[in-house]
Amino acid sequence: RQIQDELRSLDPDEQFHLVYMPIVDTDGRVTGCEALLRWYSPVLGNVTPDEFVPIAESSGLFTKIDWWVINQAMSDCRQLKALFGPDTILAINISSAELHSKAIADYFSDCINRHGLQPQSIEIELTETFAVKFSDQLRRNIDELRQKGFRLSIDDFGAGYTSVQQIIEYTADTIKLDRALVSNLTASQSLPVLRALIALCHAKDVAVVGEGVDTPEKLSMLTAAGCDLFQGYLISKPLPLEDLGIWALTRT
Ligand code: G
Ligand code: G
Ligand code: MN
Ligand code: NA
Repeated sequence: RQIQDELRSLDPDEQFHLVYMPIVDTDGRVTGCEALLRWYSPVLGNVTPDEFVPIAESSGLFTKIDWWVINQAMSDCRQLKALFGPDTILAINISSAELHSKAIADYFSDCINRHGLQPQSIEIELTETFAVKFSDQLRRNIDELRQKGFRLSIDDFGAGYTSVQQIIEYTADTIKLDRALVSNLTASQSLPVLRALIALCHAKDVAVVGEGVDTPEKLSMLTAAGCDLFQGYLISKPLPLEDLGIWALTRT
């Protein structure tokens, strides 16, 4: 209730900010960054996205949040490219609810034009639960965004609902293996299963990102399974743009 009231009345420029998490390839080269939203409320203190995103979705406030994130992340994209090169990909999380809204594809186009970006630089991360509430509008939005050249990523893969079928159906560019799945990997004997899954993704030209890479063991397991890209605390925690520059300069 209180979260909902605060979300409704806040000025996003005052209370929201973005942090960025680098994504690296097998050589440790940064290929992209994921934008993650942080909210500091003078009334509630820090509120995590896990707390407020579901509330925003159930109260119709997700558009206010997503639109601010999309515009702000794109306005930061030039600096990300200056740090990591012109091919750096900016990954943006989108509420599954947002993908049902009619205006979203045009909004993405407006924002890249405003900030002088190419759609190929932008990867839209959809959490896997998105297809649970399937609609024609959602299908049209995904098709339209892909036709425009935006990249598509299926986030939190393995956490619940996603099936291999969805990778094929949505012709995603990327899937992101859920953090919990990556954690289980080191504890179980599931490496052959993961290797087969990754091989299937590669056959479909889908790149695989391992999330939650916070130990060297996880990195080597994922590498052994054929994973293409890596994200996690071992590489870097999510950082404000200013700190990302320092990280880029000081990493060994
Ligand atoms: O960054 P953190 O681990 O607190 O994120 C928790 C969850 O909130 C993640 O699943 C992530 O996808 C989601 N999230 C983080 N930032 C954003 C955002 O900018 N927009 C949306 N819609 N979800 C976000
Ligand atoms: O669901 P999504 O992938 O969007 O969530 C990203 C969130 O996961 C970020 O908020 C980030 O803080 C968290 N995260 C990413 N990597 C790690 C990690 O290595 N360890 C832990 N504990 N959390 C991580
Ligand atoms: Mn994500
Ligand atoms: Na997510």
